[in-house]
Amino acid sequence: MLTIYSDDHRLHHGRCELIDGQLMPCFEMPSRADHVLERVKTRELGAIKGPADFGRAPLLRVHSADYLNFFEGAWQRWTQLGHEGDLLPFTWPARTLRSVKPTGLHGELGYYSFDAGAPITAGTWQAAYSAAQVALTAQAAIQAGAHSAFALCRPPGHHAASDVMGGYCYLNNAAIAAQAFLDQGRRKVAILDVDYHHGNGTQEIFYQRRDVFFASIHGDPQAEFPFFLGYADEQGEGEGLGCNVNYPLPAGSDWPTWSKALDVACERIAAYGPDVLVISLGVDTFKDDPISQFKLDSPDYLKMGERIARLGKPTLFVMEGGYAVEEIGINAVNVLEGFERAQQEAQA
Ligand code: SP5
Ligand code: ZN
Repeated sequence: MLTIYSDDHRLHHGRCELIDGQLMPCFEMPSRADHVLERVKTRELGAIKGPADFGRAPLLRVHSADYLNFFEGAWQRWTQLGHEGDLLPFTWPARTLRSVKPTGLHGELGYYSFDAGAPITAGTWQAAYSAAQVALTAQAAIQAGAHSAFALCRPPGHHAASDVMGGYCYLNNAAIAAQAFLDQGRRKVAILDVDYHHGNGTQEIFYQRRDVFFASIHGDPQAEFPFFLGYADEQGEGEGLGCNVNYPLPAGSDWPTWSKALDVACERIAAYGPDVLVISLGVDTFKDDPISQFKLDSPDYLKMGERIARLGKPTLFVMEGGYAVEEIGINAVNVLEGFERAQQEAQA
């Protein structure tokens, strides 16, 4: 399987985040991508290539121009104000009388974010831009005939909506790739989000659409981030009614529980009949993940890949979360190897 990767991810390195009332070093750190890349190499998964540059147009198919302009320019505004540390929001428009977009940096940042988990540093825009190009380059490989490809994106994307950052995410790499498939002639795309956290950004982007089916298996938002979306009764609306399915699971869920949800999700995707599949590949479902509560073990990820392969669709894997840094490479690449093994057996 082809892997697309850019060193630019290193340009994004947030300093700290608030966890259980304590400021901790950011869990979403550069070594995550290093470990995944290392495992891709040691397992000889396939060629590793850098991204092409498709420019801003495919990003604008998912994100608003105002949002992209704000994000690109925010760091410079921050430094012009004399600051050097990470730029973080601290006030959001929660159920207010009005929907105002202030002109000052902090007000605007609150307007364009939903939590304080997405710090903007000197290189964040470039890292996120390159991650989106990584996803688009892997997407282009599938469009050109590859059965699968791996976009080793960092920072991740699935919490980012069209004009909102948060949850370590800025640009929605999976959504940008899914939209690119449609713009290049595919008629229906399914996105399966296996990250521990609900893909609230992806769900929002496609909620009223019937050309994108979104399925997500995740920690129950009653108790788990992102809290305000990801419930089982969210089925899409308007034309998109029936094209959104959520499988919230309780803390402590292990492979027997998790894989039942996967089976049902896969049955729904098969019934939808997509031309291509995009996997939001988070491996923070791992038992030793420091911020998550599921109990998947490393061999389970092989089975996950096998089940996904049985859908028999061209499949783009897009890296999302996973914070057990030592095991993130093993777990992510296990999904890809399980997929390839089942795929090759099906062909034989
Ligand atoms: C892409 C992705 O996986 N984003 C996740 C963002 C999660 N941010 C909130 C983390 C809250 C963690 N609470 C942990 C409690 C551990 N005792
Ligand atoms: Zn996650």
